Amino acid sequence: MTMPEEAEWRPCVVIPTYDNPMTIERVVAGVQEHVHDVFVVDDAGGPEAQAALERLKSVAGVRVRHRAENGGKGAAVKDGLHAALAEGFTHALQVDADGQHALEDAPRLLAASRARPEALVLGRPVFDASAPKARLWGRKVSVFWVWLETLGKPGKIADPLCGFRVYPLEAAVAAQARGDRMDFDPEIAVRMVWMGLPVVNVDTKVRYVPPEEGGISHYRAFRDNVLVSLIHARLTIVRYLGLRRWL
Ligand SMILES: Nc1nc2c(ncn2[C@@H]2O[C@H](COP(=O)(O)OP(=O)(O)OP(=O)(O)O)[C@@H](O)[C@H]2O)c(=O)[nH]1
Ligand SMILES: [Mg+2]
Repeated sequence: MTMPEEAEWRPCVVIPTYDNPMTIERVVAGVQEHVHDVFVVDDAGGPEAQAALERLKSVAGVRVRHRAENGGKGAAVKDGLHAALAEGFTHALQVDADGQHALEDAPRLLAASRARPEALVLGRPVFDASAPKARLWGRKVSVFWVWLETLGKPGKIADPLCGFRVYPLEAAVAAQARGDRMDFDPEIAVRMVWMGLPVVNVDTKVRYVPPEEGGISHYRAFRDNVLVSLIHARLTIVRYLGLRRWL
């Protein structure tokens, strides 16, 4: 008797990077312990970053894509998701390049995705004392808005900003998130919940890497907070006033 074929689940990794020369190679090596195929999307980083990316080009399983101009985290992730789908992958583990995420948790996120391939799997950050207070507050505000935007939907987003998640690729591309910068992470999660996708939240430790170890944040407090506020305004209006066509 032939067994029914397991639904196809072919994961890869998508890493957006903008000037992470001291951490990008470590992050790639860390994820490759769990998944062979990696798409690194360079968001027009400077010369030091380019040297690290050149070295990565000779690593088996790694594709390095260069964007002609800096477009933001969201633009870089979307580029990677499209490329991964075009190569026939079904899921993408997205991880940031700044070394903040506990890569040893990748198997738990991947196992959650494999068990429920239709779900969006989100890291729920567990912070230690290294996390800046202002960022923790901004996060709480975002969590509140996302709760309001997805009220009544079955998918529950525990944290809309974490850069460690697994996307089912077809649905992620179909979600058509417009945000190109830090507004992208909450937007795509909310849009996927609106599409009816279930969400699996997986706890994972996040550490703010000190600068001497190459930790770098490009999060620009003013610009990115304004962008995140605008995306929440837009998503709330779409949800409650149904003005989808204009937003
Ligand atoms: N900020 C920023 N990040 C980008 C850009 N393009 C790609 N990225 C990558 O997106 C990921 C997240 O960027 P971070 O600056 O760490 O943003 P964050 O994790 O929300 O902010 P922190 O909590 O302060 O680390 C990193 O891998 C960046 O290299 C860009 O234009 N700006
Ligand atoms: Mg970061």
